[in-house]
Amino acid sequence: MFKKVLVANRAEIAVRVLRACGERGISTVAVYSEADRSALHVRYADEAYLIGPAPSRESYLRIDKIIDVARKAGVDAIHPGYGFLSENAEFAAACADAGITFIGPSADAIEKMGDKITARETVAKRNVPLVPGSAKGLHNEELAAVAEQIGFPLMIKASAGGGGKGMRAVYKAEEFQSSLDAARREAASAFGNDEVYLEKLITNARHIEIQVLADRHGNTIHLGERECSIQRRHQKLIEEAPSPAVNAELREEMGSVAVAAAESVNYVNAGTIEFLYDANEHKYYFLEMNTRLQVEHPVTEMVTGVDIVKEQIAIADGRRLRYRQQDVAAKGWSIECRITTEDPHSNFMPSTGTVTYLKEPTGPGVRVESALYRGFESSLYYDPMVAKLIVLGDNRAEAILRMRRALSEYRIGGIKTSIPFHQEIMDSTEFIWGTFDTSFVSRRTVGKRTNHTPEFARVAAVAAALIAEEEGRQAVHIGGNQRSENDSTWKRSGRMRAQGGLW
Ligand code: MV4
Repeated sequence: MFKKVLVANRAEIAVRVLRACGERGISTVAVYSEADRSALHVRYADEAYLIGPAPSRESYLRIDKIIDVARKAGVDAIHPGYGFLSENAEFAAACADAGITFIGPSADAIEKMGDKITARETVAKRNVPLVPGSAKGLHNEELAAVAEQIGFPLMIKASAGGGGKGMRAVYKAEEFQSSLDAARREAASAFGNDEVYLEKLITNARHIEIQVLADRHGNTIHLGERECSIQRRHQKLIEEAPSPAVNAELREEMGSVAVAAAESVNYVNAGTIEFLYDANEHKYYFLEMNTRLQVEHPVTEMVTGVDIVKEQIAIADGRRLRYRQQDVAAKGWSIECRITTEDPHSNFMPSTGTVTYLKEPTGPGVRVESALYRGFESSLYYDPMVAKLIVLGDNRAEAILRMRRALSEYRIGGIKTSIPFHQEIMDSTEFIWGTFDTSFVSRRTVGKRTNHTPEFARVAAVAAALIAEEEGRQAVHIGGNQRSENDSTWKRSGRMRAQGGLW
């Protein structure tokens, strides 16, 4: 097993990975920027090295400096966390060249999945369903012809993009040419690559992703789905596992499709296959594969009991997966709220300042992954996500009530955070019903709800939990979740019962 691992990241994910190393008896090396001198990950590691000024380009993205530290400190492996260099094929290759194990997939798999058109064409060979779209290597006239075939509305996406970057919707044929030019220009300046592709626009769909694990011995398994539809401007805000829209049959189908997608690039390590799911048509479509550990991995860990980061380390060390597909079961329901230093009452404006008071929630079924401490300075150099609050309940209703409880215990003084937003969502009937899709956040204005009072939602949530308790927790799965307009909240709450159990 590795003796020493470098974590090429910062904040909560660096701490998460350092903890996994510690539990495996591996000594740890942190790297940090000038802005992170007193950061938690620096204090948590056995050794820490300054790698440059605050801007990521000059520190956390410097492959040369990080490899240099890794060599000097004599590490066996590097864990990249998420973001920064985690999906950088050049970095994975630089680790290999330096004789250091990259705790992640091969440079080849990163490259294939990083080019979204190549990813589509590669997974299609394994019969993974794609959104109807265009092939690789088409010029403008050919794309215009494909656009006519697909019809409008459609999406133009940057092949080097991902996660919503470099995407634009086109609603009318007349707008196609100018949108295509604009999309190419944007892609060229953002990614240094102006290649784009087309996809039919899928509306009112849910964003559902499947976690996979693959070892070097040809074993690939999935750990079920995460529901990620609660997003704002392509930043996820709340994730849960399982999804209220997925039943056992659909889970098994999407799971084996995800495994096939991973196998199509001989994937090794932890990865995630993103899908759009149209609940009305009962259809799902591959979007892209994320070749890294994801922010929301804890909700899967909570329901499956699999420590994904420890598995990543074991896989990178050449071990066999400790689980076969039939060994993986999920129990209960997990929800994650991303705590960001943004003010939800001012259109999520970034809030800078110093944390003057901090009390993080604890208690049954509560997990906090946090970079916060008293004295923490919120700066504009890095991502505003500073902590994640994760809960586990017996069923969805209990998870919601537990999240409400944990959010009410969370006290962060000195800066504004997204906590009030999360409290409103946990109070919203649409969230409690589980009927939302990716349009949910854009349809809401924080602090201006008119459809019901928080008290009403509180009572509805409590009623749902009581009904679930009374009627017992069978392995019931409610698929589809279509709601007729004249349904009352109360009937709906009653039907929410026992969305949980084993699968
Ligand atoms: C789409 C889509 C609809 N149709 N593609 C966003 C993240 C990236 N991985 C892909 N995304 C989407 N791709 C087609 N053909 C919808 C999304 C999408 C989305 C779009 C607008 C607003 C919120 C969204 C949330 C999740 C996914």
